[in-house]
Amino acid sequence: MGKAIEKIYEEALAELETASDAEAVKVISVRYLGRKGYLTKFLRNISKIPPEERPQAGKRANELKSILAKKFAEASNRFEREAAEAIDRIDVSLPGRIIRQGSLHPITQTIRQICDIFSGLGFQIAEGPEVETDYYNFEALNIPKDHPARDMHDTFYVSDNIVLRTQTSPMQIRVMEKQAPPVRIIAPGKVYRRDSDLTHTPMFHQVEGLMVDENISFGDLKGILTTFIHRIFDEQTSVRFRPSFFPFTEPSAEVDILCVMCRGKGCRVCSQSGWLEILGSGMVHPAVFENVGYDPKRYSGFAFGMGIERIAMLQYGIDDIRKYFENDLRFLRQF
Ligand code: 2NL
Repeated sequence: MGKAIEKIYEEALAELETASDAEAVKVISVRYLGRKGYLTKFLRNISKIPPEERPQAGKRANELKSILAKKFAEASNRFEREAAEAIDRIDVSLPGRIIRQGSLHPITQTIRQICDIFSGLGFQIAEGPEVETDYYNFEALNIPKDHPARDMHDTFYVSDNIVLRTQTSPMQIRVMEKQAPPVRIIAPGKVYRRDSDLTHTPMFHQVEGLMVDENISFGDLKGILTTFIHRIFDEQTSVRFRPSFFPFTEPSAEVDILCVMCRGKGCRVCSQSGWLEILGSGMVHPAVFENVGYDPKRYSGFAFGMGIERIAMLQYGIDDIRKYFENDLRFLRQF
């Protein structure tokens, strides 16, 4: 019987050797010294030992019990102290915390590219209010109250006389009111139209441009816009000028590029036509010059407007305009 208690003790020490934290020590401690522990059971069954051996065995069992209790407590304390110290220690081998870097929105990137190209051609950048009067947004641009072009614009009205600008032309009117020719400006910014589908969002971005001086011709328009297209897409891009109509320009032309997807063969993106419309343009209408106090007999000029989202969609091959405004990081991180 004396042998049994020594064996329990040896096993307890062996198990304690395997413990690697305070939690494990506690489990071992319970297994030996707990209410149903081996040592506890031994003491409880001491009556089964022959009476002459009993005092000796009892004494030894209690002795080993207190030795074990002390060893368990020591081990447990040591593990806890080590764990506390580990928290204070700096592990220089750990990887650093990732600090994610933000980036410019793809639309901002495209606006900046466009501004850079026109800056290089001598244009100044003009920015202004998104909430405009009916006069600057329509009237000054030769679009009177009953003009059908007003329906085309699907305007958001703030009040009878105040609108969210449907184009950035109001800014160009403001510049011409203040400044005599020569004028070479581009007006980038947000515009608003009541429209929403695969290719339209209620808010989108536009860059308009204006060049006014003596002797500005349609040839200047063609030259500047062709140069712009070659720089924003590539030097090889074919460009086509197609007659069109705007109330604020005469003559007017829409500018197409050979479809960047199919190279003119005809595909879904270009509706089988082989061409993509990317901007509207024309020679500034004399009525617009009169509205800002320029003499249409002395000055001439051209103007143009383009939707940025559309340009960016073609640059990056994006098929749904709404992706720009969902703020899905998986989409935005690609730029
Ligand atoms: C388009 C067409 C265009 C203009 C905008 C303009 C501005 C002034 C005078 C005359 Cl101040 N014209 N702007 C001219 C032609 C076309 O935009 O498709 N925009 C997305």
